[in-house]
Amino acid sequence: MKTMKRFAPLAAALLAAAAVAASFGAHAQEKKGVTESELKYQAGASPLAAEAMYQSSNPKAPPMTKAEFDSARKIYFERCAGCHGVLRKGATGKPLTPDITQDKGTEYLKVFIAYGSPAGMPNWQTSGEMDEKTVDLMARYIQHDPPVPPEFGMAQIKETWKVIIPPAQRPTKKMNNYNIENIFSTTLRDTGEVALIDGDTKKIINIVKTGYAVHISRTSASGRFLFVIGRDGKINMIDLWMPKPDNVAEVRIGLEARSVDTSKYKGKEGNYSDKLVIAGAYWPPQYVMMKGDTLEPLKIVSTRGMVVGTQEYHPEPRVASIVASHFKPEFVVNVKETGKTLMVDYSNIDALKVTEIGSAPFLHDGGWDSTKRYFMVAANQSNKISVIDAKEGKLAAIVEVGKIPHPGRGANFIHPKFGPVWSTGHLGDETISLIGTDPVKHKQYAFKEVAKLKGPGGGALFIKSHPKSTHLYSDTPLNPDAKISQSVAVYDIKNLDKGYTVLPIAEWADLKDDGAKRVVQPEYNKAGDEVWFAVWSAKNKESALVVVDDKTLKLKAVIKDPRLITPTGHFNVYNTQHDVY
Ligand code: DHE
Repeated sequence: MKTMKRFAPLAAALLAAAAVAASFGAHAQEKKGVTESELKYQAGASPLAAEAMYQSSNPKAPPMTKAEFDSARKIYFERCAGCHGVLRKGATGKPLTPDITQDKGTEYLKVFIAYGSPAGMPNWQTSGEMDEKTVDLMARYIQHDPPVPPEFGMAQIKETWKVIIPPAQRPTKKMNNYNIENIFSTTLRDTGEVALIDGDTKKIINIVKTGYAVHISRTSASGRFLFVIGRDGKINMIDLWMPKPDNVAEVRIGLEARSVDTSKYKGKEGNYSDKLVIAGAYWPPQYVMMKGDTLEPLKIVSTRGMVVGTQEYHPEPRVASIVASHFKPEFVVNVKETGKTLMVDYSNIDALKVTEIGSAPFLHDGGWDSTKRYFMVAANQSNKISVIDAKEGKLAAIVEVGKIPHPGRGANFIHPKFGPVWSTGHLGDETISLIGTDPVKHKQYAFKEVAKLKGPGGGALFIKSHPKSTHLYSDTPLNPDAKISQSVAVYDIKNLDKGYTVLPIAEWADLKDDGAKRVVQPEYNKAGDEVWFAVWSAKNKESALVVVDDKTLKLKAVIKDPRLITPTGHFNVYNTQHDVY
């Protein structure tokens, strides 16, 4: 301490910060090199910031008034919960429970929050995001017991359930002239809406109000209904047969959520097409099954439980991606922190049968192989892809890939040498991993990483191809270099050794503002001859959609409209309905 006083205050603070980072131990080591891309991605605001919670206190922690506690809690859920978890048990970030934080003490914690760490903690004060007072507030707050957000059971869900147009009053046939299979549902993230866009004319059909910070859209098995989920757990059901497609039902299945899908099985065990909807929540950690025509909530199942491997209890294992099996009346539910894939048999939800398949923690996004038998799911912080065999209901393989795989739903294509492959890009490095998926004719390559393509840089989120295309597209919206985040890489599948071609998508959009213009999520039209991209800027800046001709790789159209605010994902009805990617 005496030696430290001789240093200039900044140096002292930096030294202390390093000591704090080191004192968090092995966890800090593991997380060394967390990329800027990953931080941008994880550190989104949680809708739990707006929830009322009791002030929890700990007698050994520095005192806080109720007002201070409430303000710190709000900041925690807006800035910190995405990485450290709702209950501060740790996720991408370190655990911040009082047993750990009180040992460090307020002064240590203040330095850590102010200056960040090489392990990936942002420098909240020196970056200007927080002032000294706020840093002090947060340092005291995290020494108290974490406040627990409320549960959201059947009574609360039912209170939010609304049938806007009952099934009997809906059209009995398609009442519009749209080619509904080629409609795109585009997420307008910050306005809590989706834009339904006619893929043939590129005109906006309707802007539909949905939940807060909308996340994804999925199509029902019949292709008639769209389901949209917001981060606030609100699902909107849109009927595409209406003269002007719009909401027909809505419900909230939790306080925070990301995933939704509908039953797709049709076979000897019954026809479940459009019968059920499922959605997964981050908080409370649970999934909810609903009636497919009205969203009436039927069954809630908690995912709290033991982590695969360590078999330690986890109080908030979030529900990540969900898909509907084509082989059995089952939903494939991926639970993030416990690393378990649940095969939920929905044929009798009163006597629910769940097959639990453990693979690796941090299951996130994923998609089917081309036969739709194998679900390829990224265990992102584990740098692995787990392969789930939906026919046999078992783990087929765990494949080591690059740093933080992020496939979206991934991309399937036929490789000249390895046969059918599924591919993923990475948030944490510049590679694209190709995994063989044909255990019959290409057994030696099946469920192995058979090749790594080099891309322009890390920060990749989505990759896409189409059975009718000879191209593979990979975006990099979270790369810190604007040149890379504003363009997309395209590979010629027949000539992968040639490397990639760069398409300057944001430049083609020719936007009037100097926004972030991140190019996000390639998505094909139904015919597989056009690829759509969002050019995503902040809500007060102009954004656009750019359509590329897949054959020539030339610009085909730019869709601009003042209502296209913060477009991110977009989902073609036919491709989403049939899991074409
Ligand atoms: Fe997503 C899919 C969670 C940030 C755009 N995102 C998913 C899925 C999950 C998830 C679990 C899989 C759903 C499924 O298939 O059922 N996303 C999360 C987060 O927890 C995270 C990291 C932080 C957060 O606060 O939400 C996050 N996601 C983002 C973004 O910042 C993106 C780029 C822009 C946005 O809209 O917020 C984004 N996520 C998407 C998109 C998909 C997605 C477009 C669907 C991909 C697909 O092809 O299906």
